[in-house]
Amino acid sequence: MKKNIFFIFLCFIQFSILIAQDSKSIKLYTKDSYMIPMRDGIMLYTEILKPVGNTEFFPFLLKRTPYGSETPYEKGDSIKTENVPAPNRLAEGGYFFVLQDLRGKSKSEGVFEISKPLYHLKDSSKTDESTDAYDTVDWLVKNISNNNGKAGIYGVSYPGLTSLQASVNPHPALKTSSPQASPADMFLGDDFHHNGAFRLSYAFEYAYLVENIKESLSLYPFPQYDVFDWYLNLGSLSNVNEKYFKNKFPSWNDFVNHPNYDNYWKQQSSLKNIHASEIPILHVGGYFDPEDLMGPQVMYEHLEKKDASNKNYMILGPWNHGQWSDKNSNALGKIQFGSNTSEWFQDFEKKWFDYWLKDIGDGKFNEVHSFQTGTNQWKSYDSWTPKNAKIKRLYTHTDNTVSFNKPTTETGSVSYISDPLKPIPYRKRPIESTFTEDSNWSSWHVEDQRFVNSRPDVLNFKTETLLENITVTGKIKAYINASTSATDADFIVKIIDVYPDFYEEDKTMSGYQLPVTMEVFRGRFRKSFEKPEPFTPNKPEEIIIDLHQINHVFLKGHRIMIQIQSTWFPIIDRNPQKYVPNIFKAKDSDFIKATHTIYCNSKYATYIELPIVEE
Ligand code: PG9
Repeated sequence: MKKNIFFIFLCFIQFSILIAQDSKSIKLYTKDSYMIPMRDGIMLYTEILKPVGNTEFFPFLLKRTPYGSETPYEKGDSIKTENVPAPNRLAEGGYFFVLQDLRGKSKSEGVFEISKPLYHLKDSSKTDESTDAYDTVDWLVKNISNNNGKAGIYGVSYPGLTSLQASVNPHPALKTSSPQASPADMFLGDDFHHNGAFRLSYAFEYAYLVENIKESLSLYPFPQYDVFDWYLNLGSLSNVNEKYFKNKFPSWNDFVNHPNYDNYWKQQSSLKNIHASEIPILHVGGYFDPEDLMGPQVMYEHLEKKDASNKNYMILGPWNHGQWSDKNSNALGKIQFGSNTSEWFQDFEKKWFDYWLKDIGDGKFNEVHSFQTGTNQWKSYDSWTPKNAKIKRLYTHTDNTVSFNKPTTETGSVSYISDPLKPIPYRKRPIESTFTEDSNWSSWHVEDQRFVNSRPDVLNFKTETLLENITVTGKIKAYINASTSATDADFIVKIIDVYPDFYEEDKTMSGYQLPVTMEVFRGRFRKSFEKPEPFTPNKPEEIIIDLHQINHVFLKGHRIMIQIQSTWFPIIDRNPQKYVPNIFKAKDSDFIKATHTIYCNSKYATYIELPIVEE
């Protein structure tokens, strides 16, 4: 009995300590900087922001970035917690925030390589972002006083990629990683290509920004107000090196020299090189991320195949690229979320790191949390995509409708002429250059599609007005049966939520065409990404397009629309439509008009597979 009372007393004391730790709020930080040696002698510039005046032992939270880690403070400055460049809730709780420049960037030594492969996996004498993270953690736990021996790593986009890579053969002190908007494969999706289609304006501008170290953004060679005409007048992509890059941008040269899914792309693909979660991983992604929408979703799905010890978790929200780190994320563009979604995320993020790095909390995390758009609520799932989702096919018909009924006649198709000299803008003009402050880049994924729906080279297929809600949760796929009068073609498919003609809740949203998800596919890769093939003119062939994962309720009174088109410029380069071995080397005369046909009949059907959940 005495023993029991003593045990209860001990538990109470421990519980009180945890509560006290959690409620204690750190008010000030101070900065230190170090050059940390890597195993090959290269030194990496690292700043550490340390909680001031505490005798406690804190864990490390690392962010490894190519974009400059130097904060605007002097060594020894007192920095208010709210000014620490880290999630505020975490800063209040107390962490050593470690910011590090990648090799070859800013104040670090060495040579930078975009999307550097995990070289050490094949040759243990080589370094990469995994070994550099290892060496950094090793140095930190041995050299920084008052550390509790634990480290985590996190970051959005490139720092997300370095977080994912750090989780491979991790240092024993690295207890968790949260790759947020991390790319997974640069040829199949994410930044530089989608299904083999080259992301021209993004890739051009990113290469310019990241590899043109001495020049600044203001020296972009084109007008910043509307770049649509600039890219059109550029003509064939061979002009990029001839007129502007002069072979000085390594990543551009790699794009040109690797037009297919070859070893260059595979060796840097996380899908090909990372196969299990060695430490707990929290993937974070946005449905409307214009840069790395695919990465978090496919990486979670991929690692889930070998996750017997349950280390793989995911959060998907209605966000653009990294919007969950903002103070307030109530909306994106004109789309309202009904609550501050980043506040929800940052609370979760604190629980995640506090548990793995400070032993606070019960560690009971749901497998997946995903925000349901349409009804605007957070939902949690034990398995993803939910087991109760039933796949249903939504078929296109020649009268521009879609329905769950398969076409019954053996003939029937719809055609349009696609002209690479008159491409369809991917977002409303003016199209500002991607990374300028006034750019609408960050919200184009939710732009009203009425700016293109009346073009003759855009097909629209709509349902009747919905009589009840349709909940779509999980992965969507499009099956397009198409032919072309030429020998190559791109196909862009959008799934659109069409708001009622008169929308009482907000008149300005009447008739809004919200693209819930959309994707492009470069037709030459329909059979293989490694070995492209021309089309035989006018022969129907099936193209399967992964339209990613969503959690959306098409509300009663709305309609579902499927839009199909063949140019999306200048985010996607123009397919010449005459098959050439390497589009980067196409001549201006290779760019030809072509008639594309979408088949909507019982033999060759065009349809979307939707995972539908009864709610
Ligand atoms: N989306 C950017 C990127 C990530 C990884 C590789 C290349 C580019 C970024 O925002 O960092």
